[in-house]
Amino acid sequence: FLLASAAAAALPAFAQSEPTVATIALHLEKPGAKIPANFIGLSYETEQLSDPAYFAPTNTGLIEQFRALAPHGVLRIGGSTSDVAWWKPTPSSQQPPLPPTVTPQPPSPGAKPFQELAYAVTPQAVVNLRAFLDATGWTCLYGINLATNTPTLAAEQAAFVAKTLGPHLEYFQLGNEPDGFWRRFKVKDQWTADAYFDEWFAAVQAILTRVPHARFGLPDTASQPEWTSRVADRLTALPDHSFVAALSHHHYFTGPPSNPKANPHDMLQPDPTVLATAAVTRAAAEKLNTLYRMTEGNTCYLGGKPGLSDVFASTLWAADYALLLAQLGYAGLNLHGGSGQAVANSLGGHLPGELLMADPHAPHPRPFYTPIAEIDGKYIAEPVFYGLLFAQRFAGATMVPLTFDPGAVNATAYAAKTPDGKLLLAIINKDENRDLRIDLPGGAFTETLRLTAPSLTSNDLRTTTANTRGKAWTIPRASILLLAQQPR
Ligand code: BDP
Repeated sequence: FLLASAAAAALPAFAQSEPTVATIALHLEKPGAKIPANFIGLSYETEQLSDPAYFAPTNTGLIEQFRALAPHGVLRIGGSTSDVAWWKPTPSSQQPPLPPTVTPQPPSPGAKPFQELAYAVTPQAVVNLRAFLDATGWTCLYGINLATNTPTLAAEQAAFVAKTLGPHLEYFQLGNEPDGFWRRFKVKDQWTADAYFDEWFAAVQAILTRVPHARFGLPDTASQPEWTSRVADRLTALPDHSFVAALSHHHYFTGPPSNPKANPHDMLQPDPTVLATAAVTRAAAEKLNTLYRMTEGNTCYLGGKPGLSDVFASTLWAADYALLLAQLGYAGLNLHGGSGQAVANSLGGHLPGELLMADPHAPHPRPFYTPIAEIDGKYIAEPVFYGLLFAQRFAGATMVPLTFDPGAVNATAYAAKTPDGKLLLAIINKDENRDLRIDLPGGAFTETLRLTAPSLTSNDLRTTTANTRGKAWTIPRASILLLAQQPR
């Protein structure tokens, strides 16, 4: 008895109570943002290209996963390794010397000097990438070194990449997280958004002379999305900025893994950073009349964290984050992963909040956050993959604004209308303890997809497609539901 009552006392009061009833109202009269067909994307390190057999037509396991995720997704190639890559057009080409624009900074404790991390990208890797894109139906955002490159060399690579990728090339990105270049490549006080823009524009001009139709996404910032504002001012001052395809930034919920915030509970709370970043980015994009995309992100930087980045909480996070970006008018998102980056933990010694310079020569344990993991030669869909897969159901649809009140339950909801008139309703119950009930008196919906797991920290993900029709639904704690209603 004593034991039983102790157990009962340990249970939160609401654990045995009825589900909380949520209220929802769809505002069908005022359509929201249109979600592009290529909304969903993945991001990989440029260093992944140092193995030309990776993005290759022969890597069928990986192709299968890409196709399973989205018929027309976007593969972004970049990451911190993009700024130490050098283009090796012929087998006898030598690594170029560091350009005078670089002022090497002392590496952060435990990190390697970036000069030791340089690696080559060859034409073969780009040719194989083209065939990989053909096989997947995906397009590419191709990252070119800005930090340790010259405009002439950038243009030489761009010319080959544009010719080879053809219609699969969406646009180039020059430089990864330039707002952090002062950590390795630049004198801090001199490295401003304007200094960046000048270097970026010099490379753009060189590329445009070789590839007149080239387009570019920028500035791909890590933590200063407000750079987009200065970038937009500089671009609008030019006679023509039609070469700009998108504004971009990155987003990791938190990091490094030792940050106390790096826990499932905190990760699933509403995140004001997302809204603030969206507001500043959208304002800049409106000035340029261009798109905006979140080109690299995930749960926790420095490779993610076990028990956070590789469990069901990350599925919920990814689905919720993707659909929130859709609602905020983003053109898409690319969640980062692969095996081409060193995980911080394997290098160690970084200051909290410091960016990792991946070591392409180190053995790469897979990052905990990767959407697709390579395990024993097989490609396995990981928790964030399923979150993206869920959000992919919204690609091509138009968001429907809604008012949603889940009471005390930590839940979100998103609605959209597909081009053929189907109404989609996603309900994400991120709560650890409370089940949610929703009554939809407006008409019957069909349950089309449900993702659930025994707990937020479980990796025992269950996917069901029940196809049941009804007007009232229970969305248990730690689960996502997708309902659909045929046009009436
Ligand atoms: C980002 C870098 C990327 C890293 C990632 C991480 O752009 O290359 O792999 O952090 O630390 O800032 O996991």
